[in-house]
Amino acid sequence: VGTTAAPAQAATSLTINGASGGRTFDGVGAISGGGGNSRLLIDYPEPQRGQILDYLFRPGYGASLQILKAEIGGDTNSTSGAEPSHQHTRSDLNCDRGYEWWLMEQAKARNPDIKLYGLAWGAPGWIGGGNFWSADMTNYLISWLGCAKQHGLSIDYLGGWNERGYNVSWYEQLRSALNSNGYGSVKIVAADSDWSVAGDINSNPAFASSVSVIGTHYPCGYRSAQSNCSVPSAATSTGKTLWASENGSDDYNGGAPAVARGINRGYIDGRMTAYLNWPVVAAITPNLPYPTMGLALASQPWSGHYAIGKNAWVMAHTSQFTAPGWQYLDASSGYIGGNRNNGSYVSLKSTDKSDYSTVIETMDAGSAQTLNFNVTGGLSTGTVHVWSTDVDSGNPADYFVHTTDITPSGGGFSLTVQPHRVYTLTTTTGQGKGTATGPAPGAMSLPYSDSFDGYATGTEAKYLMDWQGAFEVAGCGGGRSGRCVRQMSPQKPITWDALSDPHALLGDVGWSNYTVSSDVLLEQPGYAELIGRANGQDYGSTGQLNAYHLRVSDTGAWSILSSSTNGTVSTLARGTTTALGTNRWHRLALAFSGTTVTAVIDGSTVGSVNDPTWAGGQVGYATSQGETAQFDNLSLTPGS
Ligand code: 147
Repeated sequence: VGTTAAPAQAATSLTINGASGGRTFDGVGAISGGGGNSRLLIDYPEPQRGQILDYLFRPGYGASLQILKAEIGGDTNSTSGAEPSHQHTRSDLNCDRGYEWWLMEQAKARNPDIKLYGLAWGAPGWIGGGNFWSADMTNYLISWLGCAKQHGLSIDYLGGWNERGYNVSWYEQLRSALNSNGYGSVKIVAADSDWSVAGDINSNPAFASSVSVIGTHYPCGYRSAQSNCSVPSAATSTGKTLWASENGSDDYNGGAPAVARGINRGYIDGRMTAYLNWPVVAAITPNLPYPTMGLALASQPWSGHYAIGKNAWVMAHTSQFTAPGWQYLDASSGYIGGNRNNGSYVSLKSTDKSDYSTVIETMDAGSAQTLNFNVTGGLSTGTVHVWSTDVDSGNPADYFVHTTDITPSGGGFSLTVQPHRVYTLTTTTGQGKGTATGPAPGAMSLPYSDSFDGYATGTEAKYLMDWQGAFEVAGCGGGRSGRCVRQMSPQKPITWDALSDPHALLGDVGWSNYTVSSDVLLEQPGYAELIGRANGQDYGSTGQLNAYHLRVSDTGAWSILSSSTNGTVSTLARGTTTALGTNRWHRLALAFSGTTVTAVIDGSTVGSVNDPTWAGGQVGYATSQGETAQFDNLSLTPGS
């Protein structure tokens, strides 16, 4: 980076004109949900947990997110896990479940100006008799907003059903329900799918007045393909605010070029005024779908290890230099020399109208370029601070670097930009790059046990990651005192993707030879399972995982099963023991030693099989659909 042009380089003149028109900037941010991806963050030890939160939310420290979109849990899988509902049943209400309230509170505590946005992926099955587009669903969202209020959180934006289209009259009813329940200032985003909603907004004034923002997913192309962000004219002609309400799905480092292109080009090509990365953080174990997607990796609460991704620093190039409410300068935004391959630049001015920031990306450039800037239109002609990120570099010291300060002369200055970089030029100050670092990665050690007695009811047991259903701490049944883990979803959910039996996983995918045991109580006729050597997990088609299961039924029927992500479930051994009944506690154990899998019920070995299929993995709990079984005294001992 230099402030003078090398003679051989083509020079391009750019004007940063404060008198230019342009849309209002709404912010860049990320999505916690859709789903389960933030799960392990809350289980991190301090100080690492606070450090990761600082890197995500603290202004002038890291990604400094301006918008946080959170899932409204539905007790059903929503990609990388299931998030709990505030109403497992019609008569139930608990506003303290899960981790999204906590995450929103942590975000607001660091940045009171962060905007919050709620969206459902699925819903509990009692809603609308299984029909999402129902009055029950509207009421469910109103009660979720009430929970937010209890948490002191004011929600700015609310969506409908993630990527499952829209229902015009339902959105109109949602608008009137919001207005009549004191949420008139909550803006509705439609439809978190594609641009097709624009046609109905253009033709239906009542629908148009219900919707504030058209939010579309992956409008620049899916994942790293993101490059052209043009928007159909039907969407532009609505006159509505347009957002890329979900983008990303890329590795926390590898996604950086797509994030850099998408933030700038979303505005240049499509006049989109927000960019939301999916997801915010990769806080899941590596066997689950999309294990490294997000702005940071935080997959090992037991070791405290975490890593902040290049994606976070690329996002910081916009977030740390702007605020929601700033104004884009259309005449000062575009492609360098009019050529997409040279890279792009986007300029915004502050609400007091004198500060400006220009974000430049040269993702597709082949050589250095000299840019000659001329500042006009009432903008500050003071010192220009230059920050840069080299997206080709694997060295974090090359990300978000304050490289130089330039003193313009007569409103003019020059900057040479290298290929594959993001730059921000700004008259603002206050930016910063956090310095905290976490420990090295490490395995989760055995033995491990949990009596579940140390948690508040309604919370999730440490490291236990819901995949389907909702496994939550509750008072124990069957005459037992203390707390247990209970599967709380008593019916088939309104799914977002593949339905599976309720199950939850825990631990290190590297575990191989061990014994897992647990107490189990069935509340209704049905079955419960202890899972072991769980590894790969499908989400799109079968919902199955690679694992062994010991399944026991109230009748006394038991089986050792081997399931696979391809959807097959084979029975390796089966039999019948004394009826387990309901509301009675029993102890199950599954032992793995080499290729031998042994099942124990109430102290008696019921079966032992030799099977080479699954070499290692996590433990877990499962139930039949709708079975609200309880689990207690989880114990894992190492074997050989
Ligand atoms: C999105 C979902 O909204 C997220 O919850 C998560 O599942 C994410 C994973 O990539 O995907 O849904 C999409 C899935 C596929 C495409 C776009 C969005 N696609 O192929 O363009």
